Formats: sequence, C-alpha cells, structure tokens
Amino acid sequence: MSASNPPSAALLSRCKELIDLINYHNKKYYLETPEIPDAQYDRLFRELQSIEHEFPQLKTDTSPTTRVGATPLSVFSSVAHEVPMLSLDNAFSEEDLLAFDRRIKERLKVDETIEYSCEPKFDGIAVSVLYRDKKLVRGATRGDGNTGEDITLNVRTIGSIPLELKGDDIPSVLEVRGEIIMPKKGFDELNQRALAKGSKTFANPRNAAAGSLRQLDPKITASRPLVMYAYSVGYVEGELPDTHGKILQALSKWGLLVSDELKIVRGVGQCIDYYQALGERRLALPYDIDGIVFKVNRIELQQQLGFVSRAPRWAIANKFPAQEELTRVNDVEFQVGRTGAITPVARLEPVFVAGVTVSNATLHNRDEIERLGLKIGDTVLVRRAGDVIPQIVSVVREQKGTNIQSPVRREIVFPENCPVCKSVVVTVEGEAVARCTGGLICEAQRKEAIKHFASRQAMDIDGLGDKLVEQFVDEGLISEISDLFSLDKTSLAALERMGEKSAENLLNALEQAKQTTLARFLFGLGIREVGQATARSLASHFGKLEAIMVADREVLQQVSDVGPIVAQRVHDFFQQKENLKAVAHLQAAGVTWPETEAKPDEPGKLPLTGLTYVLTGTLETMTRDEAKEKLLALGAKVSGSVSSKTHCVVAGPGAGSKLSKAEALGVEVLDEQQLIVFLSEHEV
Ligand code: D41
Repeated sequence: MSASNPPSAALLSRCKELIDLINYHNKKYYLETPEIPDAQYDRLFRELQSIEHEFPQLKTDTSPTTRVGATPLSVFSSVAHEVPMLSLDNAFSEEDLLAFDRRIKERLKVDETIEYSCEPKFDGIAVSVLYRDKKLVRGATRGDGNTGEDITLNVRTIGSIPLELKGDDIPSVLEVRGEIIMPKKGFDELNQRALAKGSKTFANPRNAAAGSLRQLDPKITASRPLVMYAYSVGYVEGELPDTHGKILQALSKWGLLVSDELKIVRGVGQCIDYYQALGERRLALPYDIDGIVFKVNRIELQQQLGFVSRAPRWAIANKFPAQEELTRVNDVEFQVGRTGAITPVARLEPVFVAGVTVSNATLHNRDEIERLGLKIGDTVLVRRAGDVIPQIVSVVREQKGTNIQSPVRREIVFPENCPVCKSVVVTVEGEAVARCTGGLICEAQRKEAIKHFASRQAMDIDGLGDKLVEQFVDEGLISEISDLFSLDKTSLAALERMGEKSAENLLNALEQAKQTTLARFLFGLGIREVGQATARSLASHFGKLEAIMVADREVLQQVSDVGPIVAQRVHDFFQQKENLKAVAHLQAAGVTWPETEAKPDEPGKLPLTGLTYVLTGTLETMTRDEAKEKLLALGAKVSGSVSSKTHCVVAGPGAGSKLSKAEALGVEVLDEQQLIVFLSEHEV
C-alpha cells in the first residue's frame, strides 16, 4: 500500500466511525462510567492512528489522536508544566524491544551494551509534585502534558508524599514526577464499604485513584488509600546524580516512595528477562501494574537521544496482556462447597485476560448477581486482578463499537434443590449465602470436606490434591474422610494415571500424616467458622480433643477469639452423630497427636499477644510457615499485609513492596538473623 493511493470509501467510513467511537468512549471514561476495557479503547485508538499515519490527508485538527492525555476539568485551576510531561512510546512485542535497543545504538553510534533501568509501569494517575527549599508547594496532574490541574490540596493528604524533604544535597527546586495509585487491598476495602452503604463502586483501582484525586473536598481524598510512586524528575534547580537509578535512589533517601522493583540491567536481553519475571509476579503484587518501563540509565545518553514528537527516544513501555476484557456469559451453573454453600459460577465465552484464557468466573452469591443485574447472554467486563479467580466487574449494556452480539437474555434462576444431591437449599435470614442442607449425604460436600482435610494447612497429605480426591470419590474408593486411611496399594495402582510408585508414595504420605497436631486435626475437620487461628486457640486452650468435644458454649467462649457464633458452631458440630463417628473412625485409623497441657487463655500472658507480624521475602534457615508457627506460639498475630497496625516486619532476601511499605510507615524491620536471636530469647 502506498499513501499515493486515495483511501477507499470503506476506509473513510471506518475512520469516521473510529473518531465517533473514540470520542464517545473518551467521554464515558471521564464520567467514570467506562463501557469498554482500556485494552479495547487502545485498539480503537491505534487503529485510527495507523489509518492517519498511512493517509495523512485524513488527519484533522480535531481528531482524538491529536489530544494527548486528559482534558483538564475546569473546577481545578490549571498549571502549566515548566518542563512538558512527555508520554511513553509502547512496545508490544520482544521484536519492538529489540528494535528500540537497536535504534538507540544507531543514534548514539555505539555498539556497546546499553545500561537500562527497568521499573513497573504503575497503572495510576501521572502527577507532578513540586518542592521549593524542600517544602511541597504544588501538586498537579499531568493533563495533556503541557497543562494539568492544580491538585495541591488533595496531594497534601497523601501520606507517601512528604510535605518536607529530609536529607542533604536536595536541589532548591525539585519537581518530582510519579504515579498516584490505589493499592488493590485498599481498593477492595473501599468498594466493600461503598457496597455496604449502597453507593457506587469503582470499576478498578485506577478509576478509584482518579476519582479520589478529583475530589473538591480534600477530606474525601484523605480518606482514600492513595500512594505515590516517584518515577522521574521534571524542572530542577540544582544538581542531581548522573543516572536515572541514582536519581530515584536519591528521591527515596529524601523521603519519596520509589518502587522497590527498580532494577538496573545491562543490555536488552536482561530487559526481556525482567519483563518475564515481573510479569509472572504481577498478580501477586499489592498494586496494579500494566507493564514495564525501560529507560536508558545514563542521563548523559538520555540527553543525547532527546525526544520525538512527545515521547523520549530513551524510554519505552512494554505493556502486559490486558487485565480486563469483554466477553459473554454463556451460562450460569451452581457449585456446592464444603459447607454446602451454593456458589453461582458464570461459564464464559473463553477470553484471553492477563495472559491466560478465562472461561469461568465466580459470582459469589445471589446479591452479587443482583448488584450486577446479570442475565445469561449478557456481555460482561471480566477482570483478573489480585486473586487468580477472575471477576465479573460489570455488565456492558450498550455495546457501541464492540463486535459481541448479545443473544436473547435469560434470567438466572437460583436452584431450590442442591444440583448434586437434590436436598433442599435454604438461605438463612440475614445471610447472603444459600446452602445445601444435605450435609455429608451430599457428594459435593463430602468431596470438599476430604479435600480440605488433606490440604496443606490441615493434615498436609503430600501428593493428595483436589483432582485425586475427586477421582477417589467418583470411582467409589472412598466416601468419607477416614476411608483415606484404608486405601490399599492394589486399588490405587489400578487407577488411571497412577503408577505403583505414586501409589506407594501416597500411602507413605498418608501414614506420615497420621502423626499430626490437635490444631491441624481440628482445622481439618472443617467446622464452620473454625479457621487455622481459631483451631490453634482451641487446641492450646483445651489441650485435648475430648475436652473440646464436651465443652458447652460458655466454656468455649472463654477461648480468646471465640465468640457466641463460633462457640455455637463448634458445639453443634460435636452434637452431630455423623461427626462423632467420623472423629472416632479417624482415631481408630491411627490419627494421633501429642496431648498438650491445657493453657487457658489469660490475655496478655504470651510475650507477643496483641502484636501483629508480617513475614516477607525468603528465609534461609526455616520456611515462612515455620517462622509463622513460632510467632503464633508466642501469641503474635501473623498477617499478610503491612499497615500502620503492623508491629514488625520480618524481611528476607527478595522482600518487595511489603518491606518498602514498612519502611515508609516506620514499622520495625527484622532480618532472619535478628528473628532467630529474638525467638531464641523467647525459647521457641
Ligand atoms: O509507572 C509509570 N506509569 C511510569 C510512567 C513510569 N514508571 N515511568 C515513566 N516515565 C516517563 C518518562 C520516561 C517520560 C519520564 C512514566 C511516564 N513517563 C508517563 N506516565 C504517563 C505518561 C508518561
């Protein structure tokens, strides 16, 4: 194709259509009611860009492609950036990255390995914060790159943005650029609160961050869990180090938050490795990132390279596969969990999201279906975020510009009988969950009970995964938990995909698992509301199972963390004949644990009672689980995330954001050696 051929009529009309679509979705986006995923918007945008590139005569002054970034909203006064905030070029493949590296070497007329800084591309709002004589004097959004909005009052409420920089060699004027984000956990909590109040929820953390920054009342912004990560500098009066990496280090030293994933590498090959490694950990990070940014590390080289149109030649963003996509709900089925809870699961038209093909999404419960207003046949926005289970974010009513046709929509009917055992399904007043009343008659509940019993946190039966349990039950080898211990080698080895060796291994693992602890056994029984922590409290309070089995509700409530509901559940569990039989069978099969002395709770007695610990990174002399057990034994709580309530973080090598958050919050940090000394002082 050459630009000398006039564009066809079809292309002309597609161009017009794209302009309409992009303008439409732009507006929806700024009204915070996006209808299509960002990735889809990007595709439309790139399609228009490429048409305009090929046929420049089609490009008009008012094309949405001439508009870079956001249009400032009039309520905030505008700020002219002293140094424009550039945009980032995109790479979509490894080839694009290699070409980026080649272009750089060609421009610099060198053939030596280039040093790059690699950093996460935060999916938030780009901002500028200006410091004069170390004091924060202004905060602004990026806007269109030249003009942004003055959000100083809102920025001042964000804890990770110091009001005054601390340290030496700070330039007298320092404009820091970064991205304001809302961590996933804070986002979930914010939405939970909104749900509870019946107010509007945000579609994703990025929208929530944008909405929170655009508040006219800074008190609202202050109540939102926002964080800023610094990624570069703008206007500066004074001296800064000579590499990007050292500049960010300096910013961090002066009190700003900088990604702890930042890494300086040599050569584009290591950039690709970094992309893959962080890509694999992406969903486990506490915040959303949508790709990696690579930057030439030496400032001198950056200056030689300069920029074209609005993007530096020395930086490129390599995006990850989209986390949100549109697809259709083909059907809704109902799964039965361990406690009989009936969970609706959406069967989706398979769609590629965040690197994997997704064909199911949980719908949680009836309320969720109502909240979404979902019907079978609807087009939905699917998202994979922190957890691996994909979520349905919203139902897309208008499908302007998407190719998904909605067939006839069908109402989702909640079953009155269990789909597995046909027992009656009940919903208790005030509970969101519907439950099958079949108990252990229900094969689904039995399977889940056995899976739970075998799981790592319970009896830890090595090699006995969910699939195998299903197979055992389906083939009639077992029907209750204790049957596990009468499995024999011949019938095991006869199973499909199970050789003699694996059969032997499994039998050994079962034999080993018989020596357990009371806490694991209790947890493994799967009593409702009895999680690992409660099981531990019960075990240490009573010391032996028989005491728990005969305890009445008042006695049970003397255990710390056991309230009336848990006490009721434990009591009910041991009132039921089948459960007593199951316990007896397990003990008869040889499941035992050391009896311990009863340690009735006296709050404040253990050295770490009331203190919360967080473990992060890898430990060398023990596993994280072992460290956790030891801390728990001293009365500590062990949590998965750092907050201002955290007392101490134990950080091993590879510790990431939890460590930096701890440092940002001024939480005490111990390394493994210090932990060992500490534990030995308390004789664990
Ligand atoms: O995390 C980011 N979103 C990020 C954005 C980052 N880590 N680095 C960035 N670097 C730049 C340059 C190279 C222009 C200083 C950026 C952005 N720009 C950026 N953010 C929004 C538009 C451009």
